Amino acid sequence: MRIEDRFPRPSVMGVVNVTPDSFSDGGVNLRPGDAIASAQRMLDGGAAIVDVGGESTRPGSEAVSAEEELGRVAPVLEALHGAPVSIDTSKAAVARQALDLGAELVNDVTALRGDPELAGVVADAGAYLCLMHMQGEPRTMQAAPRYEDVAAEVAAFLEERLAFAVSAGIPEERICLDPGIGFGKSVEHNVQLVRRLDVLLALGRPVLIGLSRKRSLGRLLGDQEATTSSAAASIGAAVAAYDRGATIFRVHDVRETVEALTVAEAML
Ligand code: HH2
Repeated sequence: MRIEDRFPRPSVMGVVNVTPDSFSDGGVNLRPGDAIASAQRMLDGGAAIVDVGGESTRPGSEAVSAEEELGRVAPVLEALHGAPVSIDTSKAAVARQALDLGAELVNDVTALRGDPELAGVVADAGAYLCLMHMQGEPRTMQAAPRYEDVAAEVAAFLEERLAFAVSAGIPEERICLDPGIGFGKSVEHNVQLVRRLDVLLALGRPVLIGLSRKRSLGRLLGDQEATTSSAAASIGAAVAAYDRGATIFRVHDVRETVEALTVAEAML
């Protein structure tokens, strides 16, 4: 099935970070039972899919081993078997086991640049794939993000990664693209990416976007030291991105976002 048929616009992806250090929900879901309950609540609240991750990618975060990542996510995936799940990982070993445990989408913030074996794992499983843009790497990416034309450069990067994924045997119809809000971007870059989402949409693939609780939203509200943002700010951003053509919304506040997007869909 094409990804746009499996996840019609708008679809909400609930975030379940099984990590001690994620920037808005770090530690909340580190125990498997808490993560499973959160995921279930999100599915009950209207999430089309839940995105389970065992490694934080927040600015400044350190990498973890595949063993540690798997130890965090495997019990959650086992308990959620049969529910719609995506795995937020850049590692082939983690993706392989997650797909065996029933995940249907691989969400790779490195866009297949992190692990040379990941493309083959996704292709062999016939899984859906999200390719995300990032300038630099999580440890250092917010130091000095620089672009001449952020929308054009992000689109050019994702066009190249899309071609790479297709050349590795992943059907184009199973792939969505993500501008990577906050991954090597200033507040202004993030705003421009939403405003100029048409440049990314011109590649012909559905767009997934993660604005939820990102620090840029807190900074738009005038707090220059913000490290996160409110549910209300996140929902405003989701509705704006929906209006600009985004399809899948990666969010922490599922029920509220589903309600907001349902009303927006009726009116826009
Ligand atoms: N953002 C985060 C993590 N994964 N994946 C995609 N496709 N798009 C995103 O914007 C995105 C992502 C960061 O947010 P969060 O999961 O809240 O925090 P952390 O990476 O610290 O776990």
